[in-house]
Amino acid sequence: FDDSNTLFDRQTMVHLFEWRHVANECENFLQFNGYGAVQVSPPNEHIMIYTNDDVPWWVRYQPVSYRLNSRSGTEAQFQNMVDRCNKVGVRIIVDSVLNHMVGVGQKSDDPGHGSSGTASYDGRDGIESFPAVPYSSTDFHDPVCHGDIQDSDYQYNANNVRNCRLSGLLDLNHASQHVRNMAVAYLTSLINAGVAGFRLDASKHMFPDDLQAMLEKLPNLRADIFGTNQKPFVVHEVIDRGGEAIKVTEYIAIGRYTNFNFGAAVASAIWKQSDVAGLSTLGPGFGYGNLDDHDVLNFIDNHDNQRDDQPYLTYKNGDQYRMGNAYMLAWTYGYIRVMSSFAFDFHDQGPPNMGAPNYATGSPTFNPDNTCDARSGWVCEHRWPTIRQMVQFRAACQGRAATEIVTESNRIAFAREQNGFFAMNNADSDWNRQFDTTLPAGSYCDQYDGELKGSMCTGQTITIDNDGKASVRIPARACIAFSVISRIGGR
Ligand code: LM2
Ligand code: CA
Repeated sequence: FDDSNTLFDRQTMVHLFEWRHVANECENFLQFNGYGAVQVSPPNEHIMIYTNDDVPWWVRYQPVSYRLNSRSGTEAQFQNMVDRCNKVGVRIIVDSVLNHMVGVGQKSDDPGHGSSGTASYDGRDGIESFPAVPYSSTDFHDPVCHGDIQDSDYQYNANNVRNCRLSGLLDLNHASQHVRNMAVAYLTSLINAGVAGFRLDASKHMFPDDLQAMLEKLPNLRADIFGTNQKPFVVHEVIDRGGEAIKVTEYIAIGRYTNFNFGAAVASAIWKQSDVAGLSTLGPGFGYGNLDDHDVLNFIDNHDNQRDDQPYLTYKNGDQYRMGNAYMLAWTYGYIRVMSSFAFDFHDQGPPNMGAPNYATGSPTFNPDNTCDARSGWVCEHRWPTIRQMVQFRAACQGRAATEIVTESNRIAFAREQNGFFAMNNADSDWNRQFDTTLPAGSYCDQYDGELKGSMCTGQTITIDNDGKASVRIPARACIAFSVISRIGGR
């Protein structure tokens, strides 16, 4: 389950967190900017909770049924998105919540509750009834563990982490054949709709054996879209920064894992807790938890840790965030996921809904320069000029090794073997140096702070001589990037 199923030169996905089911983004933007896939928020029915004239984003992580009907849209809208995105070579990866249903005690059997609820349910302790799946109380882990995972379990008790409730969420027992069948039926319906794969939520909280048994039951992807004998892309949400009872190595036989060690290393370097020169070895064997290329999904931040207080990088950091993403996209390690957020001031804040009925999620509006209009509430990091240029840079350099690596204190530079060149200067003064770029002679436009539009470069121009050498100035706390696609006058 480790094939990316994306086109060769589009090995980057974007998490359009909480977006509606929109094909427009695939058609109008993603296909032209090197993006190969979209991770969509859980498309199935979920609870609705109303607080202070808002519905928190995390209702999506409390399923009430597997009907494709959510705050992001209806089943018909989901299908329309999958069809139209596939048509322009952009794949859909579904965030799939299998570990649990709703939080215990949140009783509601009011079917008219909000736009996403057609299914009745009762999540009270011991009742645990979800007739639209169907699940009943015997499908949950209560006989094995009737309570929450404790903090100490993460270090000492792997069974509890998998059998007990994750912050009160009713925990499904995947040893049960019936529960497996329901999960397999759900994922199969998504495959039949034409999706390319899954981000499995809370995989740490499910036994790898159970997951394997379910994944092996899945059909191949649709041959009319993906060709014959293609397996779904599977990435397991497993947070393993070391020192825990459950390790990412338990999951690599059944897919990739979300490599939280990657973004942490990049953030630490950008914040100068370590040296960006050290990023020259960020890959298999770098510190704890960085396994092989085909094992990892790498990212700078995700929808959870962008809300934490840790010194991560998020859109709120502006330039540092651009640097972190630029390095990730220029570097060779792993399959990449770019985060795309809505702006938030507090942890639970729901997505912009522009006054739509039933708190249905709204959509961004766009500026003439193709970024999102901040007034619509969406950040759209994936459309930031630097990030969209660097995704194209990555696409242009796909399959090319990092060579000619140069490091100085707080500085790193490397070529992508005849296709591209990247340098990051995290020091406080300009970096002036001659580099071997490996690129053909010519004038190139900087893709980090500029953009080549026709034959006009909106940023710094770099001249490469016949030996592939160039004298480059990288401003303090900035990067520079150029590639065969930013050669002025064509490649
Ligand atoms: C994940 N990955 O493994 C998701 O990335 C993460 O966003 C989910 O938590 C988590 N696992 C469960 O799917 C989020 C959010 C929590 C929220 C849950 C469930 O971070 O805050 O918990 O979704 O919606 C909420 C309340 C919490 C309450 C719980 C159950 O915040 O206080 O616990 O519901 O009622 C009593
Ligand atoms: Ca579990």
